Amino acid sequence: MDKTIIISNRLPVQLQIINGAVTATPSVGGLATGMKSVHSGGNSLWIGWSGLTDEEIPEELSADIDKALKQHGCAKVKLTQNDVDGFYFGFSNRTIWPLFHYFLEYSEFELDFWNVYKSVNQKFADAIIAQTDENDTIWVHDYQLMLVPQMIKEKRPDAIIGFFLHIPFPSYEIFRTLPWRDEVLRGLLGSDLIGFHTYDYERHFLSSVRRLLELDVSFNEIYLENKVVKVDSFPMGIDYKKFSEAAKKHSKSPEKNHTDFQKKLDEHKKFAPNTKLILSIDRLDYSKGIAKRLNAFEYFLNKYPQYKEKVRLIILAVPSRSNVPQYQLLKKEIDELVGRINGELSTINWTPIWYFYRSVPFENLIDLYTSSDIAWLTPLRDGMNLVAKEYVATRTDKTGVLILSEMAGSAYEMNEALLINPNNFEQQADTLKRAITMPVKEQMARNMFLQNRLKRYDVEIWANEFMGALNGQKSAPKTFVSQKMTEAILSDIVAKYNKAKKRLLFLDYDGTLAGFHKDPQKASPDKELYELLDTLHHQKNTTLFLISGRDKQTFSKWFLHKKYNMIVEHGVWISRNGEEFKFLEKVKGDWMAKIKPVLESFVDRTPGSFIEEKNYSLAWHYRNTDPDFGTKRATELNTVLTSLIGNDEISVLNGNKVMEVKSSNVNKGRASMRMLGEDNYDFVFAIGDDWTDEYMFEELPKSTVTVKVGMQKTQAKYFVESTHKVRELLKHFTE
Ligand code: GDG
Repeated sequence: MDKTIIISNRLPVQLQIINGAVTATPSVGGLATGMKSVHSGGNSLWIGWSGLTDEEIPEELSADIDKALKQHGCAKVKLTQNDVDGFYFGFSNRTIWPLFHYFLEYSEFELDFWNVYKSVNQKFADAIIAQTDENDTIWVHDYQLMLVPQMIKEKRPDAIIGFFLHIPFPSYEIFRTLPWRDEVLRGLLGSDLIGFHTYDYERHFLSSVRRLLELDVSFNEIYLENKVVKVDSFPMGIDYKKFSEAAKKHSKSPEKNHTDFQKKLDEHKKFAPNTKLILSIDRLDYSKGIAKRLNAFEYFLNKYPQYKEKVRLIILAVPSRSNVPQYQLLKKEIDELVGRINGELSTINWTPIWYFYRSVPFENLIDLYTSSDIAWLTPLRDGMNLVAKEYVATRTDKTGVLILSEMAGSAYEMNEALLINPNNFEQQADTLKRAITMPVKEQMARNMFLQNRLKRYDVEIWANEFMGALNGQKSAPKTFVSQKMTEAILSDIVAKYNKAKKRLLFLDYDGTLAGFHKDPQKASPDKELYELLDTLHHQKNTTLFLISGRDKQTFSKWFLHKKYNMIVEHGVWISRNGEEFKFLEKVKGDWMAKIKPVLESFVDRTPGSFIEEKNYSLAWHYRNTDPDFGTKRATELNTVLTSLIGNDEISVLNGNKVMEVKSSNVNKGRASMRMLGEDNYDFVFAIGDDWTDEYMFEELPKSTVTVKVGMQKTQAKYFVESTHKVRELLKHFTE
């Protein structure tokens, strides 16, 4: 039976070796909870690092560790200390983490880190390959494992692989500074589905894919040679029930049962009943904006001195990545800032900031959430920020105010919070004042909306939606109008071909027989192609037509001496058996002088685009422009041309990165139909990659074997993935 495999850097269990005995206790993080529905029963496996390096695992305990992990449905990836240093503390946290959070100046581009990252990703991939079967579904998590999808796909082409990035994906302008940017993108594109927290991260990723890899992207689908990768946003939720129920239990528990921590908070409330508690909880990370928050707090107290002794900021900073130098510096900076602000502003009765540098047990987290009047979260960048959601979930009486940075992914879904720009101290000071004075009714109204949403879209739904979309990818090819050209289909077609008495073949050129080139004149035929076409052309009972939008001069130069039959400019000209080109269709060209200046103005304003002037048509090429900008300009040009043309004689054709203006009575469908009418053909074949070829696919009779190159939607019956496959297919006709 097909399994589900989850893979993340760390396993959702805590391993301990005490006096030679191994214990594994499940950890209760958000991800582990969300995965409950996916990672349950005997049909799933979670693969990751155990948290102990090879050096820390005594040889004789290795089997015990495997056994303990197996009980929790887990299996370990073995990592040495050197692996962890280079892969986790190195590339993951000194290159990718700062870069993806827009801290370009902190990103270290070290070849050694990258090499270890690659080899450790391979270790993860190997562990998965060793433990999976052909059709398993695999979900890879986060920035530490971005190369894993491709590494698995190489060995397990039929596995369905999903990838979810928990941190932001930065804009192309930032991402492109990474020396190994193409490799990272290719690694991710081994997936069938890639998920992000927000639509912004999704569009940044798609933009990098288009610009750096020059792949075709349509809406949220990326067209690769042999598959379509789907990209979507799935904002991660929390285990709402766990937090709200813990808070309910907390509110009902008598004071004597309170934790020691809560007792201290109770004491404080009794002593200063009118003092508002403002809470912030983060890992001690520069992306969380803790230092700026402290400065903003000082600014607030100076701007509104009436709140001195009336508010207290509780900062819980959880130790994190303390091996990384940047984090050590940050710790020092925050220690000093807290010291200075408290030193300057404290009174006998009041310390403005309570600072805890530690991780606290879950009960104390609930103590803090439920006792604080305001949660103030000011990350400079944050993939999502679950603390914001957890705070709201614990407000069982619906009071409390959430102040949240616009730079957190969660801000997109939490519009009823007070959203701030963490760099704007003026705004933060005013927002703090607004939060302190916000009427309870307003607090409740805002939290009601927030809670309803969080309750509905919890972490389990998040995981299920992702898995649903991933499983949807299993059947994705069926959603194509056309069918993949399999060996079986091909041998059936070849049999018909061999049996046929009169065959007619229409072969498009660019993107079909030959690949695209930045300069169209350089996409000339190679020796192999000439040989293939020669054989087909000289076959008995076979009429072969090259059918193209190209101009007749170029095709004369390339093919006239070969005496192939040719139809060019979409059907304006025809040449047979080496004769000069003649009109196939009577067309007018008087409109061209009017349209050309319009196209020229677009060339001037769109760097990289150019005009191709044919005898009876004008083509504006934008393959070499910035992909987003080029597409935008193409839409604009389409509108301009449509309004200008205003009659039925001329039409605009949207091709593959080209817009062509030409007479309406000319298209490949009409031209191919005329050729078909000339004789009694019992095998007709048409192949092409472009929108202009769709005319053939549409108009030729149903019995025609129509083939699209590429996986975009089409009227053709079958598709093949690449020009390479086209040649392979045609070779079968010659054998
Ligand atoms: C990454 C992305 C994204 C914190 N302190 C304690 C404690 N916590 C728990 C919180 C919360 C979690 O840790 C922190 O999650 P965040 O989402 O706020 O931040 P990151 O750790 O940076 O997580 C982030 C997330 O991945 C998920 O995709 O949202 O943007 O950076 O659940 O409750 N828990 C306990 N004691 C603590 O002291 N028990």
